[in-house]
Amino acid sequence: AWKKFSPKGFTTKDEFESEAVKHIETTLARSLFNCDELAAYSGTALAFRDRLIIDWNKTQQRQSFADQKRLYYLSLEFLMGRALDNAMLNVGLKNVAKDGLADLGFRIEDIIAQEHDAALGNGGLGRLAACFLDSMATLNYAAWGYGLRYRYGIFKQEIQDGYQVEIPDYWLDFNPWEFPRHDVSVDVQFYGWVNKYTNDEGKQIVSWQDGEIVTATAYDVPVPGYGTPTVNNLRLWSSKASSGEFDFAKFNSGEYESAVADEQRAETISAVLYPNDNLERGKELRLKQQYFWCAASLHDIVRRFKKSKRKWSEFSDQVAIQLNDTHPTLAIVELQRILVDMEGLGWDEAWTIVTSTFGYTNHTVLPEALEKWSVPLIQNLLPRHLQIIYEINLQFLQSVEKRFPKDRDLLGRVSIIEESQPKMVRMAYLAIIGSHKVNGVAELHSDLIKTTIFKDFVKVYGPDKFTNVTNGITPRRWLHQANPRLSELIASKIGSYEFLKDLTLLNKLEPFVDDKEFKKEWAEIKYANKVRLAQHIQTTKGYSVNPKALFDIQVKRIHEYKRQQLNIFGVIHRYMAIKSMSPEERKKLVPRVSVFGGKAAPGYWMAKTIIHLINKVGEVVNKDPDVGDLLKVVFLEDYNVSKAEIIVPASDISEHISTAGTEASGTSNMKFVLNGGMIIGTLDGANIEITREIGEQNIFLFGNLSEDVEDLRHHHFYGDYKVNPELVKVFDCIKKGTFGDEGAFGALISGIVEHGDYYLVSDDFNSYCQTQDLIDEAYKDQDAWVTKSITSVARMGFFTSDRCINEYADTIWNIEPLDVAEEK
Ligand code: 26V
Repeated sequence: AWKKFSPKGFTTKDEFESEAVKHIETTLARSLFNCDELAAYSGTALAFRDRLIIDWNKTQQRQSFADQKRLYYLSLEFLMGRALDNAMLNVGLKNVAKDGLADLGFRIEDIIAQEHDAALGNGGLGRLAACFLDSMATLNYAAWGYGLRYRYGIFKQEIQDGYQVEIPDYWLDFNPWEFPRHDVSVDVQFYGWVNKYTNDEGKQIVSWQDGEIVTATAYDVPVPGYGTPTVNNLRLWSSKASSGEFDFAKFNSGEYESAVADEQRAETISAVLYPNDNLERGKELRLKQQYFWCAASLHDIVRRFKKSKRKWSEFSDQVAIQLNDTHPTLAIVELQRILVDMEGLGWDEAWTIVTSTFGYTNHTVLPEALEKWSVPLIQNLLPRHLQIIYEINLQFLQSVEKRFPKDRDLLGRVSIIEESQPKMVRMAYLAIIGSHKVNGVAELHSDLIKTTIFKDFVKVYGPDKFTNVTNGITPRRWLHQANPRLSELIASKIGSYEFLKDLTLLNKLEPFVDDKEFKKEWAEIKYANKVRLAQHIQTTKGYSVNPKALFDIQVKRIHEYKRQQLNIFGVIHRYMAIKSMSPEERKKLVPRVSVFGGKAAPGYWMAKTIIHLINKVGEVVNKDPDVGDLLKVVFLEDYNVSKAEIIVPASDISEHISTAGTEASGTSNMKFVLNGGMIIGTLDGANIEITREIGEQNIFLFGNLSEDVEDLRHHHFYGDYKVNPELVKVFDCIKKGTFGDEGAFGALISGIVEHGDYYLVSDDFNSYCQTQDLIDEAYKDQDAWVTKSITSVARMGFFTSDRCINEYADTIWNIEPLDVAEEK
């Protein structure tokens, strides 16, 4: 009987229009006569949302019924960006919506642009999680994401007088993509104390008592796969004071304010995304966020498992949990606590289950990013968890001692507890010990963690516990959605859009590298994308850039290790060279637009100084009549996912120039090449594998190698170290006040001249500038350039996140896709 009523969803333009209009008039209670673009967006989003819900419900039923092993991806960040365009493309109805919206008097691009980015992440790590969700749904894996529903995402960036200013990102005013599940909640405890006693039956009971309770409420976000009925779930937790906790006594006795203050304290937990990336600061609220989210997720997962009535020993046959960095490491401790304290399993039995359930992905080797929490802090906030951590450590150290009885130092080196003042819990060590696999995110990075930060654990566990899964990106968003014309051209050449599901099919493009007409269209599309970016620059910055110039782009979080300073010093070097040239010499130059974008962590002063310098250089260079179109310097404000979709397809060259050995992988490098741009880069992160795939002749590599970094740093302090003379000229130019207030940039210069140049800017400066010159030469031969571009794209198949997810599924999670054949 239910079947008769179950909804089907629109498929035609007229059906879409009637659905959208119905939502505008009823759900939104708006009259069509004053329907603006925002209302049209809302109606369209709600119409597509209805379609997704149908498949979403079916997917959840199918997954429950199939009763297979599931994967849970725990990430504090999901940098999803906009959902509508993606939903339209994934269900294959974008053209229907486009025509329908045109009937109603709207351009689909304007409607799509109404949507607020879901910006629940900082950068690479959060965007990777979003690409993974897309691939897991597209490949029909039963996989859920678990995260936090921040009220404020990553701040919005404005530039005022050349300085970064942070604006809060309140994004939940109207969010059609989330569904509150008020019936799905978990009470999470903090503080309190641990009571151990023996009960009447002589059993040891451990109870964690008298804590403060905060309630986690689930908000679900549908994650549609491309060209499949699978719609997976992203579950985000929101914090509220538990109804049991709200102090009615206080309230009734007139202490309204204090009762409300308690309520607000609880809501603070999920209020804001921490805007640091790669810097750990040990704030209690951050630890509260981590535990709140781990506890809610784990209880949800365990509750689902218990419905199956299976034995506990089957837990890891049903459940795999992946830890996105160490942020969810407490999940390991929480599962052990659930099994031992609440379900009454023995310690060893529980620990076997725990370690076969978890996998841990490391995303950085930077020491300042490795999480450590002070023992007193954990003791106070999570007293029972601290005991469990000590027990885990004790058992681990005993096993190490047995195997390496003569190596006393080893015990201290691998101990979860760092014997400092105060003592610290090393979260990465706990994550390694509590997982069955540990992976890095690109080959070099995975090798580095084995030989540096986790070396001792390779000795303890052997090398097989450590593995590599090179990152990937979803070609749906980063090719098809961001660059529809290129996607269409590729499809027309290779016969279908199948490459969006099997990216290795791009290799069918290679036979066309000499096809004149094809190359012309290829170049035209790049040009059109540059025009689109030039328009964006015009509307946001108020000046024009020449789309015929070489577009050189570096967009990513601002960080000393990513070396935006190397780029801007190179720009100044170029500026000085132009100034010293005769008009004849200038005529031979390739005009360039240097585009920068990215946010600095609000407390990261040096990164903010770099932003300031870029903006000041822009102010001077862009209005210098000697320079004209030969050089423009643009800082694009508020770089985010939706802006990346405009920026990435528009590059001729993009910069991935981190000090070798510091960038774990990078993923925008993959996005730029997939869109036909060239790369200037160091031998770092995934640049190395990109080079291997596309060929050395198709990438501009420079700089010192990772294996030489340590010696170079040593030499800076103890050798006869001299700063590169060309770079000294750049510094002199800055110090003269060419770009205003020279004092403002002193620290940037002295970091290199006086404080050891930790990121090897000076060592790599020559080779960087020379490589930029090679790029100018290469760009002059447009035909050869386009050949490189096409060849590179044809060889990018490896970098799809589909390949990456299949590797995780086969080698870490041991899960299989669900059969959806009869649903299609
Ligand atoms: C670390 C921390 C430290 C504590 C404060 C908050 C916070 C937030 C994020 C992080 C993560 C830093 C690690 C990270 O983002 N790694 C990036 O991961 C990308 C995906 O694997 C990779 O492509 C980038 O190279 C890597 O920098």
